[in-house]
Amino acid sequence: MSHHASGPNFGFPRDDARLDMTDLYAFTKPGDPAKSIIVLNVHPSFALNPPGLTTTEPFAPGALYEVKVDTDGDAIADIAYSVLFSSSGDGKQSATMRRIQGVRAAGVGEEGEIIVQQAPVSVGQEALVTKAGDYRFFFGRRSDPFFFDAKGNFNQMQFTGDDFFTDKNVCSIVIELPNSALGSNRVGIWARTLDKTGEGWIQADRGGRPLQAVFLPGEEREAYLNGEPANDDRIIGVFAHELEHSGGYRPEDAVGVARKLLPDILSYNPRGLARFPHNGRTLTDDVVDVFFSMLTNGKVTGDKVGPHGDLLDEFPYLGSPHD
Ligand SMILES: [Ca+2]
Ligand SMILES: [Ca+2]
Ligand SMILES: [Ca+2]
Repeated sequence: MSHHASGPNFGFPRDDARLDMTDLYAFTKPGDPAKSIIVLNVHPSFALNPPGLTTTEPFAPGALYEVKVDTDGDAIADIAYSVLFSSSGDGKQSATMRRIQGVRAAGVGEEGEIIVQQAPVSVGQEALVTKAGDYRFFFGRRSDPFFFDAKGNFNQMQFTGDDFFTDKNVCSIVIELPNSALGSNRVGIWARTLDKTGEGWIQADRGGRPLQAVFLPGEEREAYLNGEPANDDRIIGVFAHELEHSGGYRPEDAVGVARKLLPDILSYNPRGLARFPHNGRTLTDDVVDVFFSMLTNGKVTGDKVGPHGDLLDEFPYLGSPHD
């Protein structure tokens, strides 16, 4: 899985599919290089353990869904976009997004400038898009753009080109924003979900680059999901160890590769051509092929699956949800 089902035993973080972050994308807006598109996908429509459909409610009311932006390379957020979903009596949801800048961006985004309020959450074929100032937003269910022969992965990387995600949905937070809102340099982006509990906020899931959770068995995964990119140095050894096994890397080379993957942040320069792994991630970048080539040190170069054909040419770019 990419970052789908990143909880214990291929379950969901905090046992809640709505809090499972699956993928993060950042790319230049097609046709308007002065703007960027950030996509945070959460809530896979399908559970693996036990197999079955997940809840129809798109987002967890009262939880926070955050995109963090580091503008100065220290792996600590300087800008944050934080979304809170409310639920009305008839099951319809709405979204309020805050933008937090400065020292507080690294914390929980409960306070900050509200940039959109009570935006509708979309569940049908038609994408409900909300415009506010220089921003445009989408919240709701879409076709999952992630593509991967997941079965082949569970069958010892014997890939047959069977795309598990071809008929799956996710719930998306899509932001169109002026590049200037991200500062003037290359930035680092990651996302996280936070659950409100009796003991306060608990980080349920987080990630920047795709597929990183593959490296993390058991307790390591828990510590990682709860952690901050600024502390990711401590898991370089775990990643390196796995790379020695999976790719036959020599120990010193494995550490070098692990250092490229951590901290778990997606590097993005809005003023260049977006393409994973060097600059952001578009909806069609074959991150699985990049990942397995690296994981196996070139022994497996792809899963024989390519991008989906249902992407849109215009905002929110992700295809209509499958029934
Ligand atoms: Ca996840
Ligand atoms: Ca920073
Ligand atoms: Ca592929």
